Amino acid sequence: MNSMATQPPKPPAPPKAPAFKPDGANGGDSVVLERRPQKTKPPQMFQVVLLNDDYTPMEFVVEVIQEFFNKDRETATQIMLKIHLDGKGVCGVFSKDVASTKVDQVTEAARKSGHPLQCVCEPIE
Ligand code: TYC
Repeated sequence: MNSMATQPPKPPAPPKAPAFKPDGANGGDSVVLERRPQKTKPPQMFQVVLLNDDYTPMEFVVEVIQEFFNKDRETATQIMLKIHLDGKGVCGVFSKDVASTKVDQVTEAARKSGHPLQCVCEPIE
């Protein structure tokens, strides 16, 4: 038996994709990538602020700024003096969760030591 004779005819080969040509020479098939506006916004940031009072010792405030805001002693002293003179001062800028944790940690340390030091956070911009 001649199997060749019973084979159905092969379908025609699909047309080959045209070879890529540089943009403008591609017969109108160029792909244009559009720049889309960025959808995600950077997160809202919060500054952690210490408030002045008449009772918390300067040394305690300097130590708090060093410990919770990772400042060296000189920078911490400058921030403390600014708070003492201006009534308040920024100790750092953080995401909402971190700022809120700093406020809790500073407040707890102050109350444990019997000081009325106030620490708050506020959104920036
Ligand atoms: N004013 C305080 C004093 O004279 C010192 C002080 C500084 C208190 C900064 C709080 O956030 C503060 N002992």
